[in-house]
Amino acid sequence: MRIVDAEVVVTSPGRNYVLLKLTTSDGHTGWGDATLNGRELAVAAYLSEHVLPLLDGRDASRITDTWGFLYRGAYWRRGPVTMTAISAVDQALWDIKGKAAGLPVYELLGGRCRDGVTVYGHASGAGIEETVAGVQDFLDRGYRAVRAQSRIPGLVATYGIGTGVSEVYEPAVGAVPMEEIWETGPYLDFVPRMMARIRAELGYGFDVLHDAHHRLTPIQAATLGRSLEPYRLFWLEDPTPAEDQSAFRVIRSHTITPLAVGEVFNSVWDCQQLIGERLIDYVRTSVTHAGGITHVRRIFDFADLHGVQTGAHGAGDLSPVGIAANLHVDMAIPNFGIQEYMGHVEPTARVFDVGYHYSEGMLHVSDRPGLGVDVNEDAARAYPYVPRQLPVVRLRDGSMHNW
Ligand code: KDG
Ligand code: MG
Repeated sequence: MRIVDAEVVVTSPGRNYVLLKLTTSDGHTGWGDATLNGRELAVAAYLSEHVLPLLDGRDASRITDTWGFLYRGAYWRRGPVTMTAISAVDQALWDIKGKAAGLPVYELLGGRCRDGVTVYGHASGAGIEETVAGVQDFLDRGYRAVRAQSRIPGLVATYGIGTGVSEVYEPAVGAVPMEEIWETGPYLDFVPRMMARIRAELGYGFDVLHDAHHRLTPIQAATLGRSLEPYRLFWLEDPTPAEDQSAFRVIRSHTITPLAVGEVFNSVWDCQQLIGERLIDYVRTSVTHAGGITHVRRIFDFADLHGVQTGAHGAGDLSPVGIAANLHVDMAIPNFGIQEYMGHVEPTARVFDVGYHYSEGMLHVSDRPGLGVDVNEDAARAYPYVPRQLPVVRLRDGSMHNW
């Protein structure tokens, strides 16, 4: 089973996705997600210029060997562009292996550990009342875990806010990044009040999550975590910039609010200290950005050895192929915690034939062989790439901060 064709497909049905299609000598095709939000074309070029010429004629069944060939062979290791490109090849090869075996990928990973994948949805609002209504809306639709974000009074823009109750939050904007102003004081005052209202009005019979999106210092994060303890969050996500791993010693020593980190990580080395020292409760690496199924499985195994559970990134900037790849891993690992699920904007369904489905707070993978997502290439061509940038953030005095 040799690789005889490899193609990069860039499509923008509402937002940009980069996909890799591999074809084998015996007629199997495999799809991989190579989408890196805001830097899509860098991965497309890395694949086209540096990876695809190496794949011609390779044995498609040798997934781990191909992973090592691309990782070690580049000499320049890690980094989001490299690891997203390797991931796309890895996903496509797992898709092919499943199709060749006539089995869904989770069967090849050891089989089901659970009936379905528990997901959390994204509720947001223009203020506390609207956010409470948004959480209620998700509960009404069967979700048992909801992320709550709200606009902060006094700030023009706040991370994670959709345009209305239960609207999908889509942060990418135009060709030039939108600039937002951030103030930590009002945020630290507001979030505990929002969580107090959510628990007072909706009770404790579901899990609530919150994403601080890298905005705080370690001691501010510790303060927030402590002030949220009465509301028993499932997790507080990315309280500080995630690359400073020892910062989490400070946060951890002050609060028992569970911590989730890792959507921006692309290898196990990014979270070695966080996991090894048990400084976090959930690791958020995704198949798409952290080297594919082959590497994410190793991160999640390492996490399991240290009592850390998983909570893979699943924002709408991951294509349905990447979401499916995460779901197959989620199904097959012992230390699954939760899976993020934002869904996708409507035109996405015209390009992707998605095998998984949502029901009663869970996503269910299909039993189609492989990853279970097909791509309509004619439809993909009808949505050409649109330049989009994530916003950037400044403090009131004009200095740069973290978005
Ligand atoms: O591309 C960036 C988004 O995926 C990210 O901002 C979303 O933080 C995010 C989340 O938790 O989904
Ligand atoms: Mg996040």
